[in-house]
Amino acid sequence: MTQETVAPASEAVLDREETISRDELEALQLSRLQHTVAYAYDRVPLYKRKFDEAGVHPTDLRELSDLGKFPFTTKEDLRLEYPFGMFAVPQHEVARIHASSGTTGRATVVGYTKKDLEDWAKLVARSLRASGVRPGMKVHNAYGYGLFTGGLGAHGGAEALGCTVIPISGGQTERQITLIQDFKPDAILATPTYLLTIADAMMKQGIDPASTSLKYAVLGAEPWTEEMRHELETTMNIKACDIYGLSEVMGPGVAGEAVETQDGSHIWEDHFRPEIIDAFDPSRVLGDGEHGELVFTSLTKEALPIIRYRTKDLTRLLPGTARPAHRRMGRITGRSDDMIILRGVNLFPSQIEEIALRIPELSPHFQLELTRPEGQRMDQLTVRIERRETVSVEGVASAAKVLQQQIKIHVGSSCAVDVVEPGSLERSNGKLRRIYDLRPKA
Ligand code: DLL
Repeated sequence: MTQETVAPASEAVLDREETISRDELEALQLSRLQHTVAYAYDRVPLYKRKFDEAGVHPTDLRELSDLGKFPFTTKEDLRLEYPFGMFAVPQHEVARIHASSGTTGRATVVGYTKKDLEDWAKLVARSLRASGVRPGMKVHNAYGYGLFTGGLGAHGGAEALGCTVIPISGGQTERQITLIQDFKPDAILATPTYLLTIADAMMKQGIDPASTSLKYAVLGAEPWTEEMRHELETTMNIKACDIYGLSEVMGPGVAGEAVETQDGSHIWEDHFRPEIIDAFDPSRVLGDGEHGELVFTSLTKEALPIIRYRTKDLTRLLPGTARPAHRRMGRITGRSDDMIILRGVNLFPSQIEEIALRIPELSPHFQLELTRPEGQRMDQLTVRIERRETVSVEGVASAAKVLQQQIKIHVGSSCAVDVVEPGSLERSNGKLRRIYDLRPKA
């Protein structure tokens, strides 16, 4: 195979919808939204029932703000309609099915028509291109393949962009490293914590992670921080951008980040209408810039139109930059159902990541353990974190103290810090579990 050069990041050819004005985009949103609510009402019994109960009809949607009159859809709705009750097309028109891993309760099942798969691939391609990936590049896809939406979703987009895709999936880290060295990919697609696992395993093998052919990483499927971006970019000598999405709304590629600004993912608003609501008082739709729960309505989906889906992801909407008409989302601080309430204080793992990574002696490998010690009524949080390989055991005592103090100052809760040996905590293969809640169930 001859080596050809690929276009530099500045020479990307954008989709027309990426460059249209906000006015034009909103006009497109309104017509697509009117179509979608009528389509969902006519074809999905759950929507008909919910709209009727709420006393709204698709014809009530005259302007974009009317969307607020329509009822929300939740994960619970999808579970109750398991497996195919939410589908708006007959089964023979469903080209693919994905499902959430379903750690609690029933899995949620989603479907795609052929056109949905094409739209999805187009939006992942758009996201990858925004993040620096170009046609002709070799892309190492380490998102898990299977029912999880990450692997096949990213795969379809990389192929649609015109890349050479290496469908490695998650896990078998030693093998991943061999293939990165032999195939020399330009870009890697993975969860941030799995990329960290790969970098870590390279160092163990005496390979400098900064010396590989990789130049770009497109990371998502779990919350990550600016501190983690810095960690990965410096250890691997890459540009790392965010990609966001969720199965119920489409999969990866609902939003993607531009490499030239690295200031949060642009939501592809020609296909999804976002809203931010007050998570505790959902009837309150919040303004741009205000923090709350992200809600999505699909504008073009055929197999599974989704109306006002409550993601439980906490963030805010910001004005577009690299793609001015499309609003950005701030970093996801966490999911409302991942929030730890410790003695009345709300806490997310990403806050601990942010603080810990500013302390040079501590590594990004940590877990949060919640316990209620015998005979006590107070919950206890223990941050278990690995020291960096380069620091001595003696050097970490003060780092542990600093971490404890910083958590107290910035989060407001007291905790215990247990600095452990490098390599002793479980590594990620995909979405990493950070919280171990060992408190007795009420
Ligand atoms: O994780 C879709 C995806 C795959 C996105 C690969 C990006 C890359 P689900 O398994 O349905 O879908 O999980 C969706 O993951 O509601 C968020 O809580 C979280 N999530 C996804 N992307 C990000 C991100 C995929 N960039 C859930 N930052 C979402 C923070 C993210 N959290």
